[in-house]
Amino acid sequence: MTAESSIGMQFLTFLESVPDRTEHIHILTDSDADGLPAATILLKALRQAGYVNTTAEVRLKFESAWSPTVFNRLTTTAPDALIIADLGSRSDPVLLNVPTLLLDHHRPSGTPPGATLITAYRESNSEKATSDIPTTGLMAFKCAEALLPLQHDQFLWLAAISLLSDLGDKAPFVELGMAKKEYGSAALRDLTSLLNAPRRSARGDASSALELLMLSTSPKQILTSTDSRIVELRDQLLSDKAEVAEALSLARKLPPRFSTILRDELGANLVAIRMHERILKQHQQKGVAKD
Ligand SMILES: [Mn+2]
Repeated sequence: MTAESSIGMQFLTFLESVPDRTEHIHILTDSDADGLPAATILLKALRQAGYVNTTAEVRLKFESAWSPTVFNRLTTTAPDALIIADLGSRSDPVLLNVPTLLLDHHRPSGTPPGATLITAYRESNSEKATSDIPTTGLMAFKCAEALLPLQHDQFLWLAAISLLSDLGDKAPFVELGMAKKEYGSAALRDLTSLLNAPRRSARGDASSALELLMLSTSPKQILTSTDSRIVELRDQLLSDKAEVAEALSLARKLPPRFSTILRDELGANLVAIRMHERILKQHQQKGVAKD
């Protein structure tokens, strides 16, 4: 059995802890263009497989799966089972006595008590080998394939976005080439950059990106649809993208600050660039940021 087909097998084994398909499965995912498609694939696949009460949420800025704010929300949501995607793995509990699956590709630092960890991570000593580790979106695609063997092709574009986002255009997975052929490289690339905008904005809430993915069946639909809800969500992401671009363009004009305080620890001088938008605007007004 290959490592990637075993991802699907492990996922089906976890679902045995949810014997009644009307139970509430809740997905918590990362806010980037790997976590967002991963949650979309899982949510769509589980609902199509009959797990009708499946829901999802995106972590907010500065949150991890172990943050008190996340714990409070999850306690209120009170799901029967929990899936945590692309948010790492630690030995601390998330929700005790709730069947929990962690789906992830980062180096694990433990597994919460009673939880299942499906990890694609493997140790390697070369950078090239690290780029061979599947993304969480690709792992979710393997889970969907195990759950819906004849219907998982509909999720290919979502897996491809996760590959572009985490591993770039040269990611060594056949799914990326197949998706480019079917959906177009430019549309996949444009959508990936749009999906990564909300988490970088001051608002930092990528819920609109998740909803947009849930409503859509292809990248082109998201980029060109005239459906009023899709237009509204797309505009939200475009304005996040413009906000981030503006903040970056201000930051680029600032001279870096050099610090020697951490030289011994880092083995090099530390270079800091201030990125806080309000501070950047003050600098700009004072003329400090002039070219
Ligand atoms: Mn990831």
